[in-house]
Amino acid sequence: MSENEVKNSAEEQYSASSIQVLEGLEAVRKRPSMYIGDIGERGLHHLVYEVVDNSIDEALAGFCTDIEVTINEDNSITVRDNGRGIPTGMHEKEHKSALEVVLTVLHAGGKFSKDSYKVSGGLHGVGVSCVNALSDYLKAEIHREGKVFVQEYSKGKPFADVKVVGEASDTGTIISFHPDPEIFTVTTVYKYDTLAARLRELAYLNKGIKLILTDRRESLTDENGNPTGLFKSDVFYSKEGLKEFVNYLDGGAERLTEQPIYLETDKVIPIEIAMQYNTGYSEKIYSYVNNINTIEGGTHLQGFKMGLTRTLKNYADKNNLLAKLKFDLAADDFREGLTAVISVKVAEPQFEGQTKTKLGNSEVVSAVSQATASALEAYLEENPKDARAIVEKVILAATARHAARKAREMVQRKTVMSGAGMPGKLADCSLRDPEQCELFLVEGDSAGGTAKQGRDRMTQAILPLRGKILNVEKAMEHRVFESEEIRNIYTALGVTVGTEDDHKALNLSKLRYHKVIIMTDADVDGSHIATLILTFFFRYMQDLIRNGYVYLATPPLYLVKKGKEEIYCWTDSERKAATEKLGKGSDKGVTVQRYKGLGEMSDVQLWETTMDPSRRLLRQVTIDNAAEAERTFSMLMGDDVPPRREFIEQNAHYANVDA
Ligand code: 0RA
Repeated sequence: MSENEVKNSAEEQYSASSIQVLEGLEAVRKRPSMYIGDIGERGLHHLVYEVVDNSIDEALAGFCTDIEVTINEDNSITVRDNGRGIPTGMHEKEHKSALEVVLTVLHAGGKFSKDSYKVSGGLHGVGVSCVNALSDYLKAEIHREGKVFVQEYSKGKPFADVKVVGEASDTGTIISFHPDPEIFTVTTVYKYDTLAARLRELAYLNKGIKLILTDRRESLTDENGNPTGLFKSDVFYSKEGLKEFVNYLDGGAERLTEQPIYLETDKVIPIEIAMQYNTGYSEKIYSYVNNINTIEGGTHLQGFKMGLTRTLKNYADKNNLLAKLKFDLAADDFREGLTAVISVKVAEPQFEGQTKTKLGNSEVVSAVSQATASALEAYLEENPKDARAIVEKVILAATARHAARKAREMVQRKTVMSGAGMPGKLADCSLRDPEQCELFLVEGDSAGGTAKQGRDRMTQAILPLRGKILNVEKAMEHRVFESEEIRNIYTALGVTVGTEDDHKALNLSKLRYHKVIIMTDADVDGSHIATLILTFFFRYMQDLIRNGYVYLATPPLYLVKKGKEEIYCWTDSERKAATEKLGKGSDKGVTVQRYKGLGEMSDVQLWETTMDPSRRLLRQVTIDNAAEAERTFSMLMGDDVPPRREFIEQNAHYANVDA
């Protein structure tokens, strides 16, 4: 039944709407994934974004400047803003307070304010009532009209009506909630870095709003180890918005222009764009609709690309800069080394695509393309030196693309002839069903040999990689496709690259393995190699990661032994516990072997600890926040000595995929 259906009597209306309310939130608890995506770590964090989005809307409406997110000791969350406060008066239609309507009716978030449409919004835009339904405790505290109002809930049901509990000299909304462990069965523990990445992104996307994150689980101590009464905390605030965002994304990359090219329009469709060329070779364009990262792009991205290509081409033609070019320019030549962020606000966004992150509204194409063209045109006219540098970069890209085509076609030809064309080093598995098959990418021939001995030949294939594969972050594309190790990965996986209009597009339809497992030594070198492989996947096979096909193996660090008893350990605390257990108080006769590399293990040991699906622990590689991952890869693979180990720890999630 739709919410807007007209009823005859007030009584009928009341009963009908209250039934609907109950059904609504019950439905959320029955099928939470339909509303928040999943009930894993992602969904858990999504609850916070959902609440924060309401405060962002209040800020975008011009009534709120500060939003504070606190992770409390018990992993509950408090979101506080200094907006007008959610109205607490009686809602005529629903016969309950407006606050209760917001907290119990699906999609009720912005329905009081007709003139300011809800622009922000979580991926699913379901509102705070979903958060309420999925929390075993939720408290709303409203400061408004000089009073403090409070209402508490459990699993979406109020304990009582809204009560006045005191006086207030300020205004604002404070929502605290604890995720229901009956729903979030995987984890109810919040990750500071995950929330920080999203709040940082929101600060860049909404300049002028101050977002503060505090972790009350982490007390700060002074140099003597004494508590300071302070907690781990960060403030995210951006004065210049997207201009600062592109600089952040580009990390230490060398810029081609001094300042990002920037535009902001305040027409029917508000558009904000910042772009900057660097001397690198990757295209990094991030697009957002109503603060949602549109991973699959859509009409706003299409409009941007059109405006960019048209304007640069016109400029180059007009100034006769293409004279030395012997072949045609392709659209993506204009985007090599480009970092850009496009943010649009659309009143009624149509989201399409596999993950519903592709904007479909056709009117957005021309709006963005025109805005891009006129801002870029003006910039090129005013900055002829920059304009020349950009055009030269485009010409270089076109030249390199010609060189790359041959190399890429080599990959293609080999891949198409599956079977016969497989790399000589690949020890393939005998089964052919991709769902059941795994490919281990193993560091070095010697470990590769052990893995070949230890594996399950039916389902596990081994591809040894020689030493350090190419750092694709710093290499031009044709060098990537010329690299033998990388060609072997393409061929073994059975994926192809390139279509008519997107020469980097990846075709996964012939993917031969649904688990691609990176298996390297548990040391600094091993982490480096894993990062190089991940960088390649991130830049050239991002869909492989997004589809959840990429994993990291976790070989043990220690073997603790006494007589015939052996315990493998992955952490120092496990090692201590094992030593105590086997030694029964003394460490006599207990030996601890530290594995420095995979090669130190026998084939049986490698199987038992790292490869056997029933005993191993795989970490699935995911991309929670594309912009943050982007920046991390640029930084890691740039010139600074990188904290790679930490990076991998933070970006790979333990996934009990085999259990
Ligand atoms: C509708 C109307 C008004 C405020 C809000 C919504 C509001 C919602 C949230 C959610 C989190 N923080 C919020 N702050 C405000 C106010 C209408 C008025 O005062 O006239």
